[in-house]
Amino acid sequence: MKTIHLIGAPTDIGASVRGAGLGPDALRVAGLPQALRDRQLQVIDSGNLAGPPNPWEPPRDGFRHLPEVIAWNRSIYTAVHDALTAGQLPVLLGGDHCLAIGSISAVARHCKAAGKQLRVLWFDAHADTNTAHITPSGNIHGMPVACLLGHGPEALTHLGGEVALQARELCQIGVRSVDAGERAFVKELGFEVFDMRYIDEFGMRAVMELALAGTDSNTHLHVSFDMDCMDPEIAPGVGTAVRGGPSYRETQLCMEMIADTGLLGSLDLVELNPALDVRNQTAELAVDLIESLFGKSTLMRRAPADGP
Ligand code: HAR
Ligand code: MN
Ligand code: MN
Ligand code: MN
Repeated sequence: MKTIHLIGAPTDIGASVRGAGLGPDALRVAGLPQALRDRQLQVIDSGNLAGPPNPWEPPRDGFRHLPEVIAWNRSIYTAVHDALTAGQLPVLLGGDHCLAIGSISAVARHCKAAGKQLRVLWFDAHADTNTAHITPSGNIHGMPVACLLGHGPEALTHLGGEVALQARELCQIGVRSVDAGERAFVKELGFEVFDMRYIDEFGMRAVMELALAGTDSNTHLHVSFDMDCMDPEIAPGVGTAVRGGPSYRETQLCMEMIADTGLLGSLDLVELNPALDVRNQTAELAVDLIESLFGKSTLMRRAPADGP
């Protein structure tokens, strides 16, 4: 297993409420580095990146805090790309979800150079596919998917010199809150979305089998995990909670099925908001999930592929 490199990005620069900037340290307080070391994994925690403070200004031309979002994403791009170049597995500790623009741009660049196929699994209650023209808020944490697919300001769509993703490389899981204009744009872009209705009807196992279909030993899996993906009854420490999300076990199953592939190459853990949490339970939940993602399992045996 590769060395895991924890990269903290303590900012809520793209969010609608303050507090996600406390996320990296809440994850450390919940024991993330030690939990991974207890699994015999090598862990480097290089601490937190620095960046501009949150000026808490209204949107300008459809964006809130665009210069600051660009600055944060540039330093994340560099840190994540350096980790990948060093053969490490970068884990971005957010911070709000706008930071995935920097991390996934770095991952995409790295995969192109290495001739690897990229698959991004985006766990979220939201589609995060707004643009300046259709956003109801101007908050850039609602825009990273659009930027990664080439729709946004050049400074965010070309962090790695070219557009980061093709629609076929991206798949969303858990979506249940999409704005009106955003809905039409998601359809137009054409990436795969397993929304809550789909999960309700077909079950999480079927969803994950489809989400992982077509991957092989040359695939780099990137997981971009927004903590608001989960049901807020178990994950209250998020800024934009939406009821009706996956349960604890459904989410654990996702992590376990990803771990079984052995293809995980990088991770974002974002939108944890300790200022809204209850006794750090959402951070502790995140640590639980990350342990599973790195191979911890409750199973006494692997279930047969065709059922019991
Ligand atoms: N769609 C809404 C907007 O653009 C809310 C987006 C909230 N996004 C996140 N990340 N919390 O998924 O403002
Ligand atoms: Mn998100
Ligand atoms: Mn590289
Ligand atoms: Mn979200």
